[in-house]
Amino acid sequence: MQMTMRWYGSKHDTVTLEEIRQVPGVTGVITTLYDTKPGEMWSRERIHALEQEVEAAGLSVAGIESVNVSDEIKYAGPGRDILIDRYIETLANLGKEGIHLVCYNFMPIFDWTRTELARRRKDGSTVLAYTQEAVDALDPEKLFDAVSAGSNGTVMPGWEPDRLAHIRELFEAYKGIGEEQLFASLKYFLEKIMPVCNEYDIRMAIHPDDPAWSVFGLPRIVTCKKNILRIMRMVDDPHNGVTFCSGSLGTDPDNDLPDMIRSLKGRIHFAHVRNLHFHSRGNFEEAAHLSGDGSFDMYEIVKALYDTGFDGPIRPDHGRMIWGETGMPGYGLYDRALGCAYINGLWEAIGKCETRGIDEIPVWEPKFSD
Ligand SMILES: [Mn+2]
Repeated sequence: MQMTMRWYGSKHDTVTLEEIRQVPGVTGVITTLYDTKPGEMWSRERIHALEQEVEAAGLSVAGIESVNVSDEIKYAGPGRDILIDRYIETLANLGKEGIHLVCYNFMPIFDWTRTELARRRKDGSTVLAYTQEAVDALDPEKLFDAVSAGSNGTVMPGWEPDRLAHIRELFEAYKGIGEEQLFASLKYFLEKIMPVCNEYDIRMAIHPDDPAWSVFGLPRIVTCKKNILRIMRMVDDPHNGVTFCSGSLGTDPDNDLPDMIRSLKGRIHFAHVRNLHFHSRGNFEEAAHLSGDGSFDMYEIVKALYDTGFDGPIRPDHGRMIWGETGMPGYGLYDRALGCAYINGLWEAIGKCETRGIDEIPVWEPKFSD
């Protein structure tokens, strides 16, 4: 695996490349052209300039998160072919510049959804949190306002104002679109882009839906083992792969995360590793990466990645805000750096245990507590 951190670019991120370079074991960043809109073609010049900036700091661009997919491709609108052609051109330009990993998601309208951006935990840190009751009581337009107001002046990924300015029209466009249509749209998209992915060896890594169930009556399909295996089989090309995000798939306690990793062997191209602390089903907050701070057994998650020969980029995911840091919720430096150190420690220990012949496969049991 290659240890990485997400970086939004010097104009948008509160964390610098120089700081990231000092996190032990981190050799690359996962980045994006944050000011591009879905449907906009990325030029080789801009991709090249981004790479040069990253490389000047002693790091590599390990992959792109994300090249966003336009809603019109998802709801199969009349303009989808033009948008897919532009997406293909962007992929070709990335390939020509030596970038071979692209993370994307297929969630209608909204990206990841949380109902609180700064819930205070017992240790004084603040974290992103989710309660189903709060979502059920919300008008989606108000949720957007709340996210905008609580993001410390930064723009939250997936919640870009331009994209969400026309929420009502978007909801209208998705009327009558159910899960089967969304599967069909994804298949159509993947079949169109696979030739360019093969030509330039670009591994597409679909990010799971977060939370892993339908919100606001919109369909969601990247939610469970059955659906993800269906997506892998319906376009059975190794370039059609997955971003394994423990924090997203783990929102549903029925998802056995180590088992999912094992069944997706060879198709996980990118890993997001983080922990959640559950109070009950549909009611959770993000936690430190450490197993003991949340509900997941992080050793088992990392071990499943190790055992299946995972060799792509891995990154810590949303961190807590600690030590007085301010910035984009979930994307401060300090707690994500602790996450890197912890995952690196697990990886080293698992590797050493393996060479010494220590092995056991226990049972997946997420913990619920107050
Ligand atoms: Mn993720």
